[in-house]
Amino acid sequence: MSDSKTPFRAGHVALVGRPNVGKSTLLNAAVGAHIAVVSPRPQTTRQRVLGVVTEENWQIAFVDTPGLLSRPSHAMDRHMHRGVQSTLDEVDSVCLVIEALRLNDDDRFVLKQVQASGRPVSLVVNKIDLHRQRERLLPFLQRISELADFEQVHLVSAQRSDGIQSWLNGLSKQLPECAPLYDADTLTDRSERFLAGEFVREQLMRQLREEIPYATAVIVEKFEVDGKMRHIAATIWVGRDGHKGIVIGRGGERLKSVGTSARLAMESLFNGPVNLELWVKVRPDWVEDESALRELGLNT
Ligand SMILES: Nc1nc2c(ncn2[C@@H]2O[C@H](COP(=O)(O)OP(=O)(O)O)[C@@H](O)[C@H]2O)c(=O)[nH]1
Ligand SMILES: [Mg+2]
Repeated sequence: MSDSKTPFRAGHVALVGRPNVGKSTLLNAAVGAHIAVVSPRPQTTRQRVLGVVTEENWQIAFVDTPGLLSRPSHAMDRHMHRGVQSTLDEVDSVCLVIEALRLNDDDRFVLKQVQASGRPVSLVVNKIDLHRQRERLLPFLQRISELADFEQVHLVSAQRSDGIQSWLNGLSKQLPECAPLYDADTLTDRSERFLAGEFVREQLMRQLREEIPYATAVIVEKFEVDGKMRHIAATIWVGRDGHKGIVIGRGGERLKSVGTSARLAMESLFNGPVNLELWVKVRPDWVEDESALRELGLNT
């Protein structure tokens, strides 16, 4: 039963951290659906994604951000940095995500950025499942809390959904009293079309070796809904001729496997069958090409 004396709280919370600490996995665990792309590689997330969690007395709209690097190199990295900075200006509070027992210069760099934002900062120590001996976490936590004045500290495993509910409950208490910002059934601000492209890119990140995924981009050319069925066609841009063959694979095996896994992710989130067509095209040096970045929406 809803208690009329409990005020509703709502707001935006940024998930910030160096690449690969598990920000997107955390967002998915919070929302309870796969909306943010995840891979073992750093820099899987290129654009921010909003994930909304609504409960009886609160609503948290998480903003998943690309990881911040202390030394951005490409034009694309710089675009991503500007995006994270403007996110910090817009949110009500910030969760700094780090990995348990691992703190490096990139984490310290991110910490400085979030402190400079002047927003309340909570610490989320992720991947605690990797450390059986919890007593080793205590001195680590002590050392970290000397670095900054965190509003809250949470220990979680995003992968196992461990500690997620108490993290959410804790965060909700920090939010301003406010009516819900999104419909209760909204999970994300991103369209199915955008997510379809992201699911293809996610598989490229997971299935291709070395530098190739960083030089690929995905453009959704067609997204048509026909009853329960979705017909989707996407083009994968690669930077070089040699990469085209690698993405396609021997006898088309790689592309087929990317397509199958991406399609399954789409079918699960969209709750219906998907017919997915993938094409591979060479577009040299798009990573440095401002007009290509604009086409991809990576320069906002
Ligand atoms: N063991 C473990 N791995 C995790 C956990 N959370 C995320 N990961 C893994 O860490 C990698 C990076 O995750 P991702 O969410 O893409 O990180 P992001 O770059 O910060 O968004 C992926 O391989 C995840 O499966 C966790 O709680 N435990
Ligand atoms: Mg990510």
